[in-house]
Amino acid sequence: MTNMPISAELVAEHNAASRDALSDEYDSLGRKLGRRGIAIDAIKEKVKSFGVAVPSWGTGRGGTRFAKFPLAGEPTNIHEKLEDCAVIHQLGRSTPGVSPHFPWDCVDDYTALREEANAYGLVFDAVNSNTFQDQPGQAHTYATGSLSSTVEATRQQAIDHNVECIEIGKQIGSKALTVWVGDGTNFPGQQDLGRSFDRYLAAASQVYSALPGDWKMMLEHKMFEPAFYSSVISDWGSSLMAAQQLGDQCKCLVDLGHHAPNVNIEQIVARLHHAGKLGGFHFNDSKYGDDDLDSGSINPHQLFLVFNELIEAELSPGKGFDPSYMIDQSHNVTDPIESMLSSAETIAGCYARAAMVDRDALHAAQDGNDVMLAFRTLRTAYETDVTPILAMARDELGGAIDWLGVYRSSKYRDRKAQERKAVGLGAGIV
Ligand code: LRH
Ligand code: MN
Repeated sequence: MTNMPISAELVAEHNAASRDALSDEYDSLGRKLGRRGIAIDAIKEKVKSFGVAVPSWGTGRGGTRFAKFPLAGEPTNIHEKLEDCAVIHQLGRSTPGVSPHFPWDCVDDYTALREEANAYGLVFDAVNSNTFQDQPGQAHTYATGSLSSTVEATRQQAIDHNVECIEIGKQIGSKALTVWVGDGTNFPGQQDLGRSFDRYLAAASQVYSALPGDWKMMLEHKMFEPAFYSSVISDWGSSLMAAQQLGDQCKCLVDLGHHAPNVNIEQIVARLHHAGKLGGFHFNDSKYGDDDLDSGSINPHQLFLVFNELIEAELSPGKGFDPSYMIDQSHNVTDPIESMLSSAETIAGCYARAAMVDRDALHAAQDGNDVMLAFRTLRTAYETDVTPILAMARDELGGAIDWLGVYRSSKYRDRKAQERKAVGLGAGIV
């Protein structure tokens, strides 16, 4: 392992100061859970084997169409992004995977990039293609669509780019391609809603046929933005129809922010699992649109209910259950490292609480239509403070009990502000 970005002595020093209080809280919670027939160590072990990938593009400051306010010391290339991802995994111990985005993360030597990540104890998760922006010198614009474009040469360009992402993915050890297209319309009549879907399916099937046998292709639906009247893959229904038509290796990815407010996302999870098409997640939170806010920061109960469905799916895998867990957030006002440490903890916390639901009691109450008992059985788990379990898991995995305290004492961001070149003012998500 390369020297990790934060000194191990600093982590050890902080943990030594926090460990007694943690043991006391852990033992007290253990007794409380014991009275509920739950073995706290069993939940801790589940948490220790739980992981969520971080988005390379989330390590930098994000922005909106109005503005982006750079952070001194934010990363300017994939090498610096990997270093920041190493900090998140060193302190939090639950984010071993990094999901890259191309061409934003392009380099000349992908084998070296893979070794660089592995040296930090990181691996590359799903690769993301990008046919929602035009690149300098690009032959055909994506202004009116990519995989669903009416222009055959543009569709072929988008297909070639996705196939190139698969080739890069093979070199860096990835096993999945995520395809989100911004294709859609802003005016009724602008495109035929049926034929644009047909063009998308025909083009996507050419990407599908380039998949290695042990890979999955995940289709990411999104209701709106950048298109504001119709989006070709606007909802789980369109995504499911496409995934079923493309083939067994094609699954659906659920980005929590890609739904209308108040949509029952946990039920979408249950339906996609039922169809054997639950491919993965982009965790974040939102109050209005695709706000890409920190996971569980606005509606932690929804995130818990999503994990409640995931635990049910884990218990009855049916047509298969192997979802990819990834974060996809835009950090416009925080230090991205702190936001992703906080989000990874929140996500693991929802998993831990869903894992301690008394499933037998819940199912009996559901079958007996004992509404209040069923609700309270879920709520009891949701209202359990699992922070001692999460901290104990971090400590036992060599991470930081108090990750925020350690990160801030490390002065890591100040150091990077000295080392890294400044990022200019701008707008847009990255
Ligand atoms: C689209 C999206 C997609 C990424 C992009 C950065 O809104 O969620 O997953 O490619 O954000
Ligand atoms: Mn996403």
